[in-house]
Amino acid sequence: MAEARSAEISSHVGAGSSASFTRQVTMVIREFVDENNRKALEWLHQDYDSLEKQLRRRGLDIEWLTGRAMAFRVAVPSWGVGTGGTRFARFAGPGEPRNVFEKLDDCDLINKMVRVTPGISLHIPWDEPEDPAALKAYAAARGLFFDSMNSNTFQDQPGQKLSYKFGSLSHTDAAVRAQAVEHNVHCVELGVKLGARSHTVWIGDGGNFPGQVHFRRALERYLESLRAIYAALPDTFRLFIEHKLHEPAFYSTVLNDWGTSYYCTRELGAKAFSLVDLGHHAPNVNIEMIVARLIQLGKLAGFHFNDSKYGDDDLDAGSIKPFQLFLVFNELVDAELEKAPGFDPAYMLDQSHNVTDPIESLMTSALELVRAYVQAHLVDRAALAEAQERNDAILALQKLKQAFTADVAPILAMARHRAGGAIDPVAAYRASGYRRRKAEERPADAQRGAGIV
Ligand code: LRH
Ligand code: MN
Repeated sequence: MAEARSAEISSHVGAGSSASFTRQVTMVIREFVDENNRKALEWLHQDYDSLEKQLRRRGLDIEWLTGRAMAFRVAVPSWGVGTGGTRFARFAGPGEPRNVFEKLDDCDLINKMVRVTPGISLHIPWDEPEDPAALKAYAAARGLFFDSMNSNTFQDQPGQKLSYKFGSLSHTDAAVRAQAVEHNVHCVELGVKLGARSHTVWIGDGGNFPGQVHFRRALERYLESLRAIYAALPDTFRLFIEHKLHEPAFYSTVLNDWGTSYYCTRELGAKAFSLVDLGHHAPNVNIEMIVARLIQLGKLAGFHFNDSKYGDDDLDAGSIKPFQLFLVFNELVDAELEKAPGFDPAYMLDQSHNVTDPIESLMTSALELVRAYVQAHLVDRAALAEAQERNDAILALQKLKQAFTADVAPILAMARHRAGGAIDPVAAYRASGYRRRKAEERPADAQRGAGIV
């Protein structure tokens, strides 16, 4: 039935995003989700009921946990719905979004399946809209809103006066710094028009060789530029600065670690916070401890969630180190339940999908975050605190492992189902033929990539 409807819809392709066209697509997606859910509902209720009994034995209320899963929110990166690549190659996928509106269509589909991703993080100028009001309306019509803005002074744009080859906000040339500050102020102003509430600044500034950059003077120049951006922030806007160990600079990076980031946010003021991209640390760094530090210092902006084995691989969240992801959420939920002062982190995904369908990767990554978030609510925090007081390392670790090894899949699926989403998003998405239809609608444009690179 849904198949026929989707075929009938395809024949209307090109009708652009007219409201009626959007409604039709939404209905077809709805039918695929309902069809998919009908088959799965019976086992879901069985699994949910047996998990309910298990958790009740541990004094846990499954309905409260399902409520936490439904309340979780993570923003999707607009640059994540296109195929990503590396410096070696990018292998474009079928039906790549060709503009910000088509990126929003894909984000809309993702949110209709998983129901935790209504926020979209834009990257400027990749997503520079001709008409911000029209873009805002387009998103709102789909129940979407704009999360943190992202500036880009790590690439030179066509027609740009001064190059960022040797840096941007920390460049030795004041004119280059001024150009970079102006771009960031433009992103903030655009963000205000789009209803965003924060702006994220990541710069690639640094050196490839010893002696190339004066470490102390470069940081001073960076901070001076940030002060100019900070001064342009509306009262309600927050500024997120994102540290990174290396790449594109391969010897020194101006904003290389959380300590330097914290120093800068403290120097700037109450509206500045440190954003943690999980891939921006040396292998084996204890990221959950950095998270605890920034929470304690009241300067945790939030996250760019992804996973990595070696460098800033931007792989799918929870795909390589799921226990680390759980330990990060253990710190976040601990602070959330304690109502830690100033704790209001923004959760975002930041990934590069080089070999998977970006929509499938973003849906499954969002689910992995909800899984870690719900598992962190299973931790018996009173028993853990007691074990910590008594230096009972084994019992303390057991309390965390007990939560991490719990299969909360029925809670996650029930939360999606109750929110109108798909019990099995990837299965419903594949059954919908959405990618095949987009491949017909969006002729491949090898030149333009919607992802990173
Ligand atoms: C830098 C980064 C940053 C984005 C870019 C797309 O590695 O994580 O957050 O601007 O990726
Ligand atoms: Mn990032």
